[in-house]
Amino acid sequence: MATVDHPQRLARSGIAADAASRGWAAALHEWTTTVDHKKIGIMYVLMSLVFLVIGGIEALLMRWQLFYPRAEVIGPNVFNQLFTMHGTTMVFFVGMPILIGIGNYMLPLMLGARDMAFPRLNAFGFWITLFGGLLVYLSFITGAAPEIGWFAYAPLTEHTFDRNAGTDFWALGLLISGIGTIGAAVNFIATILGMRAPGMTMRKIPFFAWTMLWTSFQMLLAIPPLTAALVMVLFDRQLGAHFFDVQNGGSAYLWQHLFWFFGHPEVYILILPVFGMVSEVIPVFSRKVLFGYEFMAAATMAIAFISLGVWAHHMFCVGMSRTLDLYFAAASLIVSIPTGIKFFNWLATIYGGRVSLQSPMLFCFGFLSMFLIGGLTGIMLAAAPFDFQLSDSYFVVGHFHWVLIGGTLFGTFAGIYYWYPKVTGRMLSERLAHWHFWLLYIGFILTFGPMHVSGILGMPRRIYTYDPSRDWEWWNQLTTIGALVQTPSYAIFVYNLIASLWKGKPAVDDPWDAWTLEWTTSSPPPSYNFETQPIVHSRRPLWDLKHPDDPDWQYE
Ligand code: HEM
Ligand SMILES: [Cu+2]
Repeated sequence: MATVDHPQRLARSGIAADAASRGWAAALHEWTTTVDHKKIGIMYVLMSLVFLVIGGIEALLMRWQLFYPRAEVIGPNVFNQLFTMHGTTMVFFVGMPILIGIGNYMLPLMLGARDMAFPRLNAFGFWITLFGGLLVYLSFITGAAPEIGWFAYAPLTEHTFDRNAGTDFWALGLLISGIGTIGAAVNFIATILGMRAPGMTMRKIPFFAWTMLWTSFQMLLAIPPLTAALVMVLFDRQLGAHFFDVQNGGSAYLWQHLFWFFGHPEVYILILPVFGMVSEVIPVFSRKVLFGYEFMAAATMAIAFISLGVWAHHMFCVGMSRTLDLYFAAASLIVSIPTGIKFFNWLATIYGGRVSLQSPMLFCFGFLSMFLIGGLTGIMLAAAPFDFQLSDSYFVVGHFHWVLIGGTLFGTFAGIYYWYPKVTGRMLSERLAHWHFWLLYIGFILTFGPMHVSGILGMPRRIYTYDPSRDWEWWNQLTTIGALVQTPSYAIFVYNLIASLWKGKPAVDDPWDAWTLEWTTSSPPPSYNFETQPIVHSRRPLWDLKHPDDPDWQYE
């Protein structure tokens, strides 16, 4: 190879040297103007972690209030604001952005591409999501955060009942961040369909890419109805329209249909990428290929389609017709078939493998055990007669936290522990990871398990206090203690992320002996990702390189 530097590269390294000497101002400039998918991915994840801490503090305040019956820690209005902001934050500004961030960072690397298909759209998506989040939080400064729940049921959002600006900030913030999410979805689809390395047919893409593809389609279909509904709320509030104003011929059901047509797919937007991440981690830490790749891919597609048609299982209690109840119950139950297929494929991947319990795999086990239980309570709730009894009770709160934290959060942690060495060039501390895992696992069971019981005992959700005569005290206290056990686990996690940047063991390019393309480049990857474009012959290109005597393409 010639040693003469390309003039462009010389110019670039000149700029880099300049940036180093100018210090933080230049670094700030670089990060705020970057269109590099890796930097954008990191910013998405950091933003989510900050919001996770904020949402966590909000949750702790609520649990403090509910520790004793008739407690007076925070009043009813503040309580309403807190559960609204907590739910909104966790769904829109923690769950989605952390998954979009990981997808942003990893997908081009896994596909053997140098960037996302539309780098500028990518940067736009991040900044506008962050702006949306800030807008929702600005409502605190105007005097009152929204008090409407993350689902914002009509007519509570109408001006008649809600005269603070909080709801307007909420609607605008979600509308704006939703535009960013749609941009991200378009970008993922274009990247996965159009930017794969030569030889990587759709049947050979890493499984995480499959799930990101379908999640993106879901975002594309689910977010616009929400956006439309938010515009309608703003019309009602600002321009005197009556879409959801029941007293003037509007319809509260309409809101629920529009919201849940978004809201139900949303829960799959939050879980499909996680299915993808654990499908990357489990094979590597079991030393086996992913069992039933084609079935897994088909199941992902099936889940994406079915989940678009089951939104009204959140509305059994609004009084739909018996026919609709039946349809939505049956359709919801059908989702458990492809989900079950996935579950058994993961088990079959582990079965007979050489399983190593390092932190990424530990969190996968957390994910598997918890997601199973959350799925079962979901099936229970999908049976309409059961839901009639427990809708709007703490049982539902137990169910969805069980899937969202047990499923989404545990799986996301598995992904973060898995890919951290690639992103930073350092290993995370395994000792701290185990502390993180066990405190979270035990605290989580203590927090959300008792919620199912208090729900069955009749405790409604969204109440700020209760009477001692109800006997809910004990279960609420267990829940609050569980939350206190969980809290240090997040602190340990964040500490590990930060401390390991300096003190972590230096990571080699491929610390887990893995098989996908991101592990072929350096840790952290250079700004152009790959020196030469990788060429792919199978689903495990790096295995083929390591085992030229027994490559995968002979079998696929
Ligand atoms: C087998 C799969 C699942 C089924 C059949 C199912 C079923 C249900 C049903 C029927 C409800 C409504 C309860 C009520 O309001 O009375 C519900 C609530 C909920 N589910 Fe699931 N679920 C499943 C999986 C998931 C997953 C994977 C997630 C998220 C990752 C999730 C998140 C939620 C949330 C956030 C709510 C509460 C919404 C609210 O009212 O604020 N579920 N689920
Ligand atoms: Cu649902």
